[in-house]
Amino acid sequence: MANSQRSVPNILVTGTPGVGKSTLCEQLAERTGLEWLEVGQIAKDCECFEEFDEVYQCPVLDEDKLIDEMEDKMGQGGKIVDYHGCDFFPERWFDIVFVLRTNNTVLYDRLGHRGYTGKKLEDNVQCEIFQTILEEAQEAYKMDIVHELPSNTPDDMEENVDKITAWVEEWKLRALS
Ligand code: DAT
Repeated sequence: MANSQRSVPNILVTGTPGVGKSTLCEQLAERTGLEWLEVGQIAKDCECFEEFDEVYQCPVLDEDKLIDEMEDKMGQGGKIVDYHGCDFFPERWFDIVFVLRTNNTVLYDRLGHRGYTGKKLEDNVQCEIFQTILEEAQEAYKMDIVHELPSNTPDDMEENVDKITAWVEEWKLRALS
């Protein structure tokens, strides 16, 4: 359950790799003053990887270890977390969840530019087509805190940053009153 007592909210930004999570979070952190916790970086720093998945060519996350590592910071509030998965985080951590969505052809090009090829590229694009992360978020969190946001163009990005910043400001004002 979300903790409505927090004076500054915790935000989760999720979605398929390449939809724009890091780009959005970096800009959001600048605009809102909230602290961006890069899960990928934290996992590397605290050696929260168990093994290497040869099929997907990526390390497998030790989720319990990562959660222990992040717990204290999340308890402080005012954190922005981004990750391409969302159902293993404690539900109580987040006050709002944004799922970024990108059209298949746009995502295909972005991941291609990132150097993804073959199965890794196809599987990630399919993940987006099948709305896998959106459904994961809807199952893991209360429906009314999960919001889908388009992330195809720079205008979408700007609009998303504006909307989320306004939401954070409203939260802070409510917390003061
Ligand atoms: P993620 O963190 O979800 O893996 P990213 O922020 O690294 O994604 O973005 C991947 C690339 O796509 C990067 O070159 C920036 C670009 N991009 C992301 N969102 C975009 C948007 N809404 N409009 C245009 N380009 C975008």
